Amino acid sequence: MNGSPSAEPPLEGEGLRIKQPPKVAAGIPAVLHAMQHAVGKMGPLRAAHTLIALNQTGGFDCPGCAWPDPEHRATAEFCENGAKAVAEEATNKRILPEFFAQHSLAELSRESDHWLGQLGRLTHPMVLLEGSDHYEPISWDGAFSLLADELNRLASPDEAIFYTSGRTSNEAAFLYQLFVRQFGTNNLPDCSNMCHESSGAALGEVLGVGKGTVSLEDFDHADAIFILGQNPGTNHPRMLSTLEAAARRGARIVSINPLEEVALVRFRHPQHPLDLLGSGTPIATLHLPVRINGDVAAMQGIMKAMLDEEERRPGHVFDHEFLREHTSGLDEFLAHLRATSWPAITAASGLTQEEMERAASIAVASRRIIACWAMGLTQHENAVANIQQVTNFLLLGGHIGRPGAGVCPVRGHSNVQGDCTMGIFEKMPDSFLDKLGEEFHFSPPRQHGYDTVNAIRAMHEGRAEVFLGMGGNFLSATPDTQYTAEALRRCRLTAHVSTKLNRSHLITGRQALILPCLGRTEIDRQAGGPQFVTVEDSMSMVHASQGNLAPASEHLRSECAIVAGVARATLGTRSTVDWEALIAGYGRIRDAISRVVDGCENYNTRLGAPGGFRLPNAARERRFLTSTGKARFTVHPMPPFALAPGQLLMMTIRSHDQFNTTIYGLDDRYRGIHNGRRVIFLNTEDLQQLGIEAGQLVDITSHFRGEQRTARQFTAVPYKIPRRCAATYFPEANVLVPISAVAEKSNTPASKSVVISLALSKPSATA
Ligand SMILES: Nc1nc2c(c(=O)[nH]1)N[C@H]1C(S)=C(S)[C@@H](COP(=O)(O)OP(=O)(O)OC[C@H]3O[C@@H](n4cnc5c(=O)[nH]c(N)nc54)[C@H](O)[C@@H]3O)O[C@H]1N2
Ligand SMILES: Nc1nc2c(c(=O)[nH]1)N[C@H]1C(S)=C(S)[C@@H](COP(=O)(O)OP(=O)(O)OC[C@H]3O[C@@H](n4cnc5c(=O)[nH]c(N)nc54)[C@H](O)[C@@H]3O)O[C@H]1N2
Ligand SMILES: [Mo]
Repeated sequence: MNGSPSAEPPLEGEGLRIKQPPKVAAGIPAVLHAMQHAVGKMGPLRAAHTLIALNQTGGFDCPGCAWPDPEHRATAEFCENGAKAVAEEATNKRILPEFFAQHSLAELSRESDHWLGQLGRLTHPMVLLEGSDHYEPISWDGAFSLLADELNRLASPDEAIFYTSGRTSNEAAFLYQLFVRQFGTNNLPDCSNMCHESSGAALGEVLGVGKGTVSLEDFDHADAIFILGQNPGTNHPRMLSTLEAAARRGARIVSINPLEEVALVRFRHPQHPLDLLGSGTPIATLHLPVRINGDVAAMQGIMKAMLDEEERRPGHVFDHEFLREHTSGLDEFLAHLRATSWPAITAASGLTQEEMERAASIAVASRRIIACWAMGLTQHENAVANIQQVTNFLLLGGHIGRPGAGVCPVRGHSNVQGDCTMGIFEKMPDSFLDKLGEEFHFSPPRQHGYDTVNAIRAMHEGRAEVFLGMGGNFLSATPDTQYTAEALRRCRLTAHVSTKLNRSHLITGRQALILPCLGRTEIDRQAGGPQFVTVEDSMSMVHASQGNLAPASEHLRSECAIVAGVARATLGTRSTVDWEALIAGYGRIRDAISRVVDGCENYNTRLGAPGGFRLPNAARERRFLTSTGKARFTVHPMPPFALAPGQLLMMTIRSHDQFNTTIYGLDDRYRGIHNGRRVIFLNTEDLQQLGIEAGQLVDITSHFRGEQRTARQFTAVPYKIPRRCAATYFPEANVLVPISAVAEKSNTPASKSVVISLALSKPSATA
């Protein structure tokens, strides 16, 4: 087959089945699905051997999400989706060089992402030479010198892009940023630019720390937990054990989400045999079906009702002592609250006044409140405002720096937070760069680098020509698929350090490299013996992770060793770092970390504590390192819900059978979807009004500042979703997300606020 490789996954054939969503999450089906994936991909013995070490002291950290491990670990401290993540990595299948000889890039690109993932682990370094459409084997030294030559040919180090995905360990991340800064640039975009960057930017401004302030133990003491824009049943299933325990002891859980995600309704613990047959534990006491991007308004309504109550019963709602001692901007904020009318609030949120008052009465009755959120808040143009508005809500009652209370941005990738702590950030503060320079005797570049969106633009405009990805799937994870594809194609070289084949290996620069690496489940042996690595979870706990499986291929290298190889080949005698010594025993990397990274002093020693150690967080101690020296109230206008007739607002979300761009299977059983992914969830009345019937195929067109983008053939699925709102899955719908639609301040793609219109697909366009 010829033609150029396709950036988008193929259209789907028939076979999609739509059922009634279940009424309860997890339980026996979760156990069965976990076993099916684990045993199916690894065989029974390997499955048992692997899963027993998952999230255990001395074992490895789950390569799935960043939810922390409890102090008292169950023997099987994993969830269905954790088991899938492990099975995906520890699979028995392999992609050998012969496979690439048999299949051209174009041919592979016409297969689905699910199919690509099923091929198994990458085993050999591979190169795509200029003019060829097949990868062929290359030696590690050959690969390193090709990369080094291309990097050293650049007119400026700023013409190279060094991406990171959040699974990379602290040690590899630290070495990687060290190499990149010695090379001479801060171009270190990472997946968090598309993820919780908005949380970091928002919290940094108002609390002085860009991370969450709660620990797992705080959930044992919370009276209320507000969960906004998050679907933990799929994306953080271990969080449900925590929520279940909280619900059982009477804590009230409020879910604010356009969808009533089933796991937030009822949950059956898959590891409690006695619970498996019951009807499950009710989780959320209250669900507010907010309109997409209606959260600033929803919180405004909740706080307005709290203010009314405070005025009726002064001192019973607000924590005046906290407000006086620790906050700034309160008067202006309250004036704004008073000036906002209920009709404006209900119009912008899509909620009734009564719904918001019920949420307010839960807040008023709670002495300790935690607010959790994920991508439903961070991927909008006004994402930073969303999060600062949630912070306003907590500040009113003094819910920061009190046991059982605080902000909890629930992170995505298992080490995305750690990577940033280690310096994977395009604008690290000077204090970090000073120490890095001191430790390694060089002057790190000071000019800020490109984040993800700016990196895509730079490649598109010819300002960057070499791309190196430390993990991830840059092409499919980023917005505006066709634009990003063009950006990558314009590079001289695109190279990826990866465990599995994905679409980013198929949409390449003029030359390309695949550098296959060890995964977390595998033994990492270096000159100094077997090594462990470290990671930081969503609640700032740092701990060790060590794999126990034989590597998938003898040719694999660890991410640390690959960074050292690239660094030696590129920098040669220019480097002031003894790369060989650092990778011989990772303890030496950690020694350097302890001298460079604030909060990591005595890193190696403190790791010895059971469960690891917690990084300091000033806001948790009510020290607010902000511009006013206090926690700051901020005033945010409510984004209007303004759509032209026939238009809808679409969010791109995850199904139950995927980890970002890795597609484990074709079902989303909690939403009743089986054997297909090209679906669009729509409100029944909107369907009627648009003249579309359930099950019909529609083409989706997105509209942004006069530009249009189209994605073909999605099946219309009637669903319980607010009027004029729609949902599709990422990454199929990324082609619709405009590169210029980004959040203010964080530059995060607004992939949950896509303005669209629908048209019935033409029958001639069938796949
Ligand atoms: N199994 C599995 N686990 C994962 C991942 C995975 O893909 N699979 N991905 C990992 C990563 S990197 C991340 S960042 C996290 C993502 O975890 P989530 O953020 O839970 O993932 P999404 O599917 O993007 O879900 C967003 C939720 O926000 C809601 N939402 C969308 N728009 C709005 C809005 O405007 N307002 C409100 N209030 N809600 C809204 C959606 O209905 C949905 O419930 O999960 C991590 N864990
Ligand atoms: N429209 C839309 N777009 C989104 C989102 C959305 O909600 N909607 N979510 C965004 C979010 S929150 C995120 S975090 C990004 C995710 O963006 P990325 O992190 O770039 O994408 P992943 O799909 O997690 O990357 C998967 C690939 O990582 C590689 N890999 C897996 N394990 C390892 C390992 O141990 N080492 C190495 N070196 N490689 C490994 C495999 O080759 C695999 O194919 O996507 C973003 N994109
Ligand atoms: Mo993420």
